[in-house]
Amino acid sequence: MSWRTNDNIKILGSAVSIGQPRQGVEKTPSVLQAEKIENLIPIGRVTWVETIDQHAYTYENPRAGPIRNVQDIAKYNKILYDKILSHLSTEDFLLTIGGDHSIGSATVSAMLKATDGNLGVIWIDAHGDCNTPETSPSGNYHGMPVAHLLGLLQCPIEFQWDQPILPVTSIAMIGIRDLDPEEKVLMDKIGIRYYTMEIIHEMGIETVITEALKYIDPNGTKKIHVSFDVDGLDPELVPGTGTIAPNGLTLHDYAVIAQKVKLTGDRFASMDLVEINFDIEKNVTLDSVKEIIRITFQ
Ligand SMILES: [Mn+2]
Repeated sequence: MSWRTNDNIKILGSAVSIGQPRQGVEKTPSVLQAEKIENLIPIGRVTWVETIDQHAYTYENPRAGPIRNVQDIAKYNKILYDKILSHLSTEDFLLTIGGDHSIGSATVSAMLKATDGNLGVIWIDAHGDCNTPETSPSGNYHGMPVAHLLGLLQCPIEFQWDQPILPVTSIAMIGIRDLDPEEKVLMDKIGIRYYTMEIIHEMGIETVITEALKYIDPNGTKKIHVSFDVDGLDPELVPGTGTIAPNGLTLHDYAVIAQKVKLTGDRFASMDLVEINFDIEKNVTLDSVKEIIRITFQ
């Protein structure tokens, strides 16, 4: 029987641009809903459960504090976290469509809560998303969600909701090729597992994802969450994203990743698809996004 044939596939829109400077990324859930991407999913019972809009905000430039727009982000992520927990049942698969990657701290926290911490995370990204306010050159929170999940932020009071901490051994990052200097020092110091494009070319993607899954889930008992920042793919495939880094993953690389993750069966529980900005480029990017959906659910 194919993967999750009889389960609910729930799609949640997270219409957010607040974690980074470029407008447009918040429109992606409505574009993909109009494109009826649910028709690309041949399994399960697929429903768009809701799209959660951000409140009106003004991008803080220059930044008013160590994290730009921290109050608005904290408020939104708390709402998203609560909504995920209210929509999710054990047997469901949750696909959250962003929005920028600031939502990653809320989606992973909600999944940690829902699984009592029994969660492994595959983070596909060109970037480390491991900056703290001290290491971040920009102060944009979409570069910080992993640091936040690992408990590395001296958390501003705004974020103090019931947020579980992700053990550093429960996450592996794939596609990495653009780290800020101090961010890299921090990542190496805490020993977070990340696979650069260079390592991927050396080891081969199949070995990388096999090793990554074994690392985050040594006994094969955890639920698996994939947080997919489309800038992890090569910019020729996804020109419509805000922070471009050359020489990225191919769609075939992603197909190998997805195939291995799906071998975990219904333990593959949830996925984020973020940083898609059709205002920057639509045609090529939309084709690739549709292919990502097909690859994930076929
Ligand atoms: Mn990211």
